[in-house]
Amino acid sequence: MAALKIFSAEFKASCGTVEQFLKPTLPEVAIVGRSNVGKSSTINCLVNHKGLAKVGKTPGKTQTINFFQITTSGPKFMLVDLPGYGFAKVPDRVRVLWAPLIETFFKTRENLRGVIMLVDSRRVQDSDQEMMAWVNRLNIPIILVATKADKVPRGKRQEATRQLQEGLGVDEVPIFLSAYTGEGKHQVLGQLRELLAI
Ligand SMILES: Nc1nc2c(ncn2[C@@H]2O[C@H](COP(=O)(O)OP(=O)(O)O)[C@@H](O)[C@H]2O)c(=O)[nH]1
Ligand SMILES: [Mg+2]
Repeated sequence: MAALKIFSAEFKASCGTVEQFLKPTLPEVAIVGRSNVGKSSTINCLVNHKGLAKVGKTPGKTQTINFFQITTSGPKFMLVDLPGYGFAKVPDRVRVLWAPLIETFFKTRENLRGVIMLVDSRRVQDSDQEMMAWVNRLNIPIILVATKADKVPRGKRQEATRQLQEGLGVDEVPIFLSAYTGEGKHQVLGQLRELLAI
């Protein structure tokens, strides 16, 4: 299937509590990943909008769920940026709020079509595996993306794939994506189109 063409992306809301979640009106696709995995860069790359998500911002006092409305050659949808995990420097009082916020999100969004899960192409960590297991348990379709692909030469991709699959405990073949070079972007947009067509 051809890739989805993204026409525009518009920030809609930033929610720190469940009560603030937007009413589900459009199909939704969430994007998750460890802090610093390149999530903001990937969002900006996918939607052709350099400043939409803030790159390199360390998670601080609050963790929020950000809703972006995306207009495409296909259906409109909501891209939902979930707060990053596995960041040691986040204070405990913030960390304890993370799981219930995400859990409520996954369990209550009736329009959720799938999750774009980001892992660093070079290494999987425990928090990635936990997230993967969690999303799989809830039976949410996943687009698996290996970020910072420009750091892994082509000759090492097969081995990197094997390590990612082993680390995550899955058979899915990750899409290697680089927000710097744009590699993999079309493949992700192709899978997105399939998710939204369901
Ligand atoms: N080499 C490389 N670095 C990247 C890429 N994407 C993001 N980064 C860098 O990784 C760091 C974290 O990026 P960011 O998008 O803020 O990650 P987030 O914390 O997951 O939102 C920044 O220093 C980025 O410049 C990529 O595709 N390739
Ligand atoms: Mg970010």
